[in-house]
Amino acid sequence: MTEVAVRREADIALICLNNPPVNAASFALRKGLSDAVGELGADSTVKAIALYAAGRTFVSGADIKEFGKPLQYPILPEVCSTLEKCPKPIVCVLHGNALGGGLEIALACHARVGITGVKLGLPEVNLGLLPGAGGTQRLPRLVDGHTALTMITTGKPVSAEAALDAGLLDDVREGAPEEIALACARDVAAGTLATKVTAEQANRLTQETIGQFRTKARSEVAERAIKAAEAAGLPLEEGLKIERALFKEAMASDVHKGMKHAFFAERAVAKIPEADAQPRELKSAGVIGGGTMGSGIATAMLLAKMPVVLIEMQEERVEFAKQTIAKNLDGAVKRGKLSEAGRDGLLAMVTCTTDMQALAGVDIVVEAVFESMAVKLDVFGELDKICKPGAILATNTSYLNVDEIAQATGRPEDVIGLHFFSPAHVMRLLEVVVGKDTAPEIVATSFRLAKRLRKIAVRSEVCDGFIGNRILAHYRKSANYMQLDGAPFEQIDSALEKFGFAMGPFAVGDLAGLDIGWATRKRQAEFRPPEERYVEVGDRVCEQGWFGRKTGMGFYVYDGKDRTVNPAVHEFAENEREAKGIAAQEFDDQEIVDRYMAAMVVESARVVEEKIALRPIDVDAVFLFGYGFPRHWGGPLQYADMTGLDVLVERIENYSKEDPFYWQVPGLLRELAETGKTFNDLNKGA
Ligand code: 3H9
Repeated sequence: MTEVAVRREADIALICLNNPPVNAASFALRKGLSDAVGELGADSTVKAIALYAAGRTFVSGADIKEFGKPLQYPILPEVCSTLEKCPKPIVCVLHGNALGGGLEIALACHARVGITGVKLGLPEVNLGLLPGAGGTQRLPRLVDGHTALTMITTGKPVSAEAALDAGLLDDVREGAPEEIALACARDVAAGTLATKVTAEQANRLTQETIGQFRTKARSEVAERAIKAAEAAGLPLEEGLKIERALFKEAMASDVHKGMKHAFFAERAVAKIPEADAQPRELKSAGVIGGGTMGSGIATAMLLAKMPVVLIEMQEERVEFAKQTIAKNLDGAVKRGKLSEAGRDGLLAMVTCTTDMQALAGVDIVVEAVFESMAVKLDVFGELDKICKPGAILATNTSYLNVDEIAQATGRPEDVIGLHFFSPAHVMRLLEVVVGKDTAPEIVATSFRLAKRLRKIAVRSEVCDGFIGNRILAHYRKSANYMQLDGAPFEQIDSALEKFGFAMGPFAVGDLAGLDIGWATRKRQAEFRPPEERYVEVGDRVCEQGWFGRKTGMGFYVYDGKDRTVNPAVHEFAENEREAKGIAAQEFDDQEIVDRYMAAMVVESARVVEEKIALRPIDVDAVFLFGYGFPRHWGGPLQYADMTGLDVLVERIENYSKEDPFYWQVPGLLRELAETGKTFNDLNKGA
């Protein structure tokens, strides 16, 4: 079997695992490993065994692609037992990542040696699971209870040094995995590297620690993981049975389905038609506009070690831009992501000026000026004259027509939309908006840039608002309609927060600044279809000069970190109901979530139908990584699949009786529902 190779050197045996790209513990790998250990364990000429992996990493976990399919034996818990019970000592050599099932394999071995830089973790909770191959039972027998439960419940990996301190690793060495494996096996054979059987070690997880973690646990996923770890107080075989039962329960949960989808969404969006185009090299960047967005983009570029020229139109704003960048980088220092010397080095790589000519030599320019077509056309006309041939000219517009902007230049093939989300140096999403003339290599370069910036790029065609803001503009109205029809806005926020959104829509509006939406509404007023309902409450709020957090008042009243409901908003709603002859209805929380989510699904389906997004999973990724969508629902279209498309069609048809203009079933949604298909079926074909 190619996934597992055995090499002998005198009385030493080396087992090499090889399942590119990340050595997931697939059926072939499990079978090969189990057979190899069985044979070597029975071989009287073998004195010690070393287990290691080829390629860039040790085993990164169970094979997630096998989840949900019929089990193929041996399953990972059995393989781990085989390793632990092997009569010959096995030392496991770890490099790259030893995650999930990968770490569980290591825990079952008799000694563990890390190669410098290795990360060790149990990230199962990020998939709505818990370690299911002995991780919850063996880890508390090797490290203290607090460390064990932190790893099990947060999914965060630890460094080689921390693992050595905690006793998870017996040694840390430097070198190539094969060479270290050979040396370690020799040390074990010579008795200079001690071995032990994890099952025979005492459990170090106390009831007190369990209690502390229980109080902190905020999700059913964490609670289940704690319950499994608690069983480490029992004999290993009994504990393993409890862990297995809880693992199966987690596997069957909707939370796992949603989170697994989110895991694949993060990776699927990189599969674009332009993937084979040759990207251009980007050594330096320019940013136009030194506001919060422009400074954030410049910070993101700097953090990726790219020198930046930042252009601010007004002399007096240059200093503000410099300070904002410095503040952003200070934040990175505080979060432990950057050293003070590193920050100073990065600050030396940015030039802030009003002189556009400074952009002459850069490889990419991102424009982040005021959202006005006239202003953008001027800027791009200028850039066309100044920038060197081959430079990428990108706009950070959040809804304007990229094709129109491209026409201001003599090189529309070099123009693209790069829509960052605020704060740009923190938010993971980057919408890559491809114009009709954009060259494939510009798209490929933008995706490569996103990776360098540690962002998730999603490809969008041109339309008003692109994928995210277009869908947002639609479903946001449903919250206003519910408010006018009688649901207090704070109930809408809290119902959606309970559903899993980081913040409800009214709280988000306050945070983003209500004046922005107000300006857009005023601009769009003359184009608003007469049949469309319009809710005026938000305008009343803005007319008072209440623009949200920045003015201390909006839908809520702010006092430091605390917020209370602004009672005037309820009055505005009541007045509007009275003027329009609307009788207030009661909404329960579920009804609020159902309507809000149905509205989101409607516009998401249209975006897929019109091919603005490549696949449904691209829409899901936009919401997961740019709009605080609850990861356990996997994105709006995964939510639709999990809810049932026929259920959604029926809901929308019911709502449509009240408002046939807003509530219409998109053709694609109806077609999928009628043919018994799902949005996820469309992901597979793409
Ligand atoms: C588990 O272990 C359960 C057990 O406790 C119990 C079992 C009974 N399986 O991320 P990348 C694919 S749960 C299958 O771009 P990187 C990935 O989809 C598991 N496939 O690379 C992508 O495919 P494609 C616990 C996997 O270098 C390709 O590999 N483990 C798996 O940026 C490259 O991935 C985890 O949750 C997998 N386990 O990052 C770890 N992992 O090219 C999950 C990756 O077709 N993995 N793929 O799009 C990771 O966190 C990252 O992949 C890793 C490498 C950090 C390892």
